[in-house]
Amino acid sequence: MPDTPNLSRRGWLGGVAATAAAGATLTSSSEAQAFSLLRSPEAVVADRVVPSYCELCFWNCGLLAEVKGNRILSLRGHPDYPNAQGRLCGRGNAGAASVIDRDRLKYPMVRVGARGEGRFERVGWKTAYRTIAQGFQRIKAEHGAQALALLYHGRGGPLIRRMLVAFGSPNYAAPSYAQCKGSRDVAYKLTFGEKLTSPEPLDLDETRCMVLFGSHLGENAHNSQVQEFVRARRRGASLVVLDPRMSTVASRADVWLPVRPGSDTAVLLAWIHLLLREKAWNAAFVDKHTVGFEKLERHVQPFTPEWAAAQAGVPAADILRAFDLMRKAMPAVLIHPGRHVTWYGEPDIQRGRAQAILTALLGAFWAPGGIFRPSSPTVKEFPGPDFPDLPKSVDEAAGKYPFAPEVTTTGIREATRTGKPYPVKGWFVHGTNLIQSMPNVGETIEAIRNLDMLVVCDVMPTEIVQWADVVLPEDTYLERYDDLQLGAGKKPYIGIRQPVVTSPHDTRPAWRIAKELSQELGVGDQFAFETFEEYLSARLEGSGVTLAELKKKGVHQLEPTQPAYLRPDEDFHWHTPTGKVELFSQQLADKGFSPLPTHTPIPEPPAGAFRLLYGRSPLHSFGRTQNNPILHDLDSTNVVWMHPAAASKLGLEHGVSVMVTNDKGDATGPVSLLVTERIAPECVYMVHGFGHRSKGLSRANGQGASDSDLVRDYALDPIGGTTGMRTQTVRVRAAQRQERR
Ligand SMILES: Nc1nc2c(c(=O)[nH]1)N[C@H]1C(S)=C(S)[C@@H](COP(=O)(O)OP(=O)(O)OC[C@H]3O[C@@H](n4cnc5c(=O)[nH]c(N)nc54)[C@H](O)[C@@H]3O)O[C@H]1N2
Ligand SMILES: Nc1nc2c(c(=O)[nH]1)N[C@H]1C(S)=C(S)[C@@H](COP(=O)(O)OP(=O)(O)OC[C@H]3O[C@@H](n4cnc5c(=O)[nH]c(N)nc54)[C@H](O)[C@@H]3O)O[C@H]1N2
Ligand code: SF4
Ligand SMILES: [Mo]
Repeated sequence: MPDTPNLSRRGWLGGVAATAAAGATLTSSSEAQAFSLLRSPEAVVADRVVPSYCELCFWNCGLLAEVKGNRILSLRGHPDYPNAQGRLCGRGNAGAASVIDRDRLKYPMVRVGARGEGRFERVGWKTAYRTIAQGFQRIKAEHGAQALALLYHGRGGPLIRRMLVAFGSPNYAAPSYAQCKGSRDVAYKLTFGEKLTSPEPLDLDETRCMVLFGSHLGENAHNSQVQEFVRARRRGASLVVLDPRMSTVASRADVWLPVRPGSDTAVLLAWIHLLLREKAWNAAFVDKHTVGFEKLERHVQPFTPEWAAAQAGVPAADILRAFDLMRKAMPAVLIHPGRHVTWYGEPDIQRGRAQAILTALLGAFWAPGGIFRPSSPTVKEFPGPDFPDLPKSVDEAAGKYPFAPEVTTTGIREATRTGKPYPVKGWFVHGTNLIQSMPNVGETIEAIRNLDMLVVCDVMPTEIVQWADVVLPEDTYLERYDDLQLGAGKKPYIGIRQPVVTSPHDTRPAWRIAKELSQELGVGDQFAFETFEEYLSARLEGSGVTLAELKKKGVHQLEPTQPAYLRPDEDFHWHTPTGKVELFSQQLADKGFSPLPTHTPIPEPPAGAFRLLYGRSPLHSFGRTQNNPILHDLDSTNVVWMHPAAASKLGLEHGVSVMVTNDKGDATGPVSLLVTERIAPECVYMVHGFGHRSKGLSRANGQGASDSDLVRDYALDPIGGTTGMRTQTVRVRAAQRQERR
């Protein structure tokens, strides 16, 4: 026992009871035995504290691991990391359980059964590499290197990308663009000449009013963003939330606008209309930095609050109340740009443009309390030979998506399915479960069936792994080095991921896989280092910190490279064709798209059907944490939200077991029905990431419902190639006896 002189007997007993209760649930799974350390009679004292950073989501919070031998006793937030501020979220705290998950991938495997059957046999790393290299060389010889593609998400991906680019492939894509924040990237780049960084440069420390479109902070648990948001509220910043569902954050708002799905742009246009009608815009910013003001002024004339109220199904008075809050706080208003913004296709760009334009009119871009100007650290690239000249990517060759800054996952899938604009025959998938993260699983499977080779590098036997020809098991993030974290923000920083413990299995880190496989592919000179320490040291040269120091401290703060705010007299050449902030976008007009934001109403669901909405649980990341022993214990399933009026029409009661179906014959469930007035009657809602079908996930398999199984209809945005996924409507019925678990 640590020395606790002030602990009363009663308090101490309470503590014992709580620990025992926690122990009782934990022992329900065998790995949780590892945590019996918590209850062991002898004192357990860490023999070292190792700094690193989290990978359970892409906020990548800095952490401190307390370790004894090869066991992690606890993970806590690193005090000096801006993205952690001394804390981890619930998922980050539970990260150590991913090391001891009995289901994790333990050795390389090759497929023995039919594709998708999930039958494999164990092989050594050499055999796995040879099999991949032979397959990839054959594809390159028959179809050219562009027939290979990388689909990735996570820290190890860029090293695999280096390998494939050196091999000659231009096709690499992440769902974090086309299925996540792509339309925001495009909209802000079109308007301000640059996309927003991640973490988003939100000036929550200075803001006086926050406006959220969907962004369900608190459920969406990006650590420091939530902490800063809470502090902003405590300081008295006002809060406006648009969401057809009373999310946790909506329930705390000064004004909650339960807008009809997809009608946010109407409200944004009304706010722009009001700002111009009342001559309240920030003239200093608008005059000095923008083009197209007069055209915008004419364009928004019809968009009165009354018009928007009718479009969005909310009272005009509430639109006005929210506007007053913004006006009072100007220019310290934070129009949250959103993150998961791929909802309805092209209308998402229009919404993003309207958010960007409102920000500009408020004078809240690169201004205190709005969006600040982040500084990014620069470090050296690890030297290597020049890359070959690359052929056109699938999207470029197809002449698609004029404003997409990246190749799209959907473009690669389309080429693989159809052979157009050219065939894609080999995929390397690293850290992304395409079966859950891409809309229309049928198209994904059709594409996979057309492949000559699918390599999956993962840590867990998730759904995509079941389709692999070769499975490469990666060390978990607590067992490996990865590339440096180059944190952008007011105070840029360099962070390190390093092994906290060693893997008990025959797993390897991505850097080693990239290096060793590159040798087999004949491009090994891209990775001319023996150890990853050598690689990291070379990158850190001249950065002001050595590898030894960084390994000890975990993070190195740098001075900002530019002021966080635009000076009032600053002349800035924006990186747009006109050198100005483009309220009117000639670029869009030239390609035949609307140069000013427009609102397109989303059709009502057919009678008896609902619009499918989805979001996050604070205790899970996408589909990657449901099998984590601790998080599974805490939050093992999702539920389906439905309004009482809709439920009573269907004769469904709160708590009954239901199936959710679409018009293509897909069904997911059984899952419990949550009957609540917190959701609009025309919608149902579920947390994404549940309803796993992989038998390899012994805890998560079959728990809850999967939105991914239902989203067949998606809307492809022709401007940036992102996929709107809230276009799907669904039906809900009672689960039949044989469907229940
Ligand atoms: N705990 C946790 N946190 C996460 C993640 C995670 O997996 N787990 N993932 C991270 C990632 S990568 C992302 S992209 C973000 C995603 O999180 P967000 O960017 O916040 O995602 P949204 O889709 O904007 O938010 C979902 C909310 O939008 C509401 N909504 C649905 N339709 C509409 C509409 O038409 N208008 C409006 N105004 N609202 C609507 C839903 O009711 C729901 O409350 O979360 C990040 N944070
Ligand atoms: N229907 C629907 N689709 C969505 C969303 C949604 O809400 N609903 N959200 C969208 C958004 S915002 C995003 S950002 C994307 C997220 O898309 P993904 O990043 O594909 O999300 P996950 O489903 O978590 O898949 C992660 C995969 O990586 C594996 N993995 C985890 N850690 C590691 C590691 O350290 N190394 C390796 N090699 N693998 C690892 C996991 O086991 C899992 O197989 O999905 C998008 N797609
Ligand atoms: S927000 Fe949570 S899960 Fe994401 S990186 Fe930070 S601690 Fe990990
Ligand atoms: Mo995302």
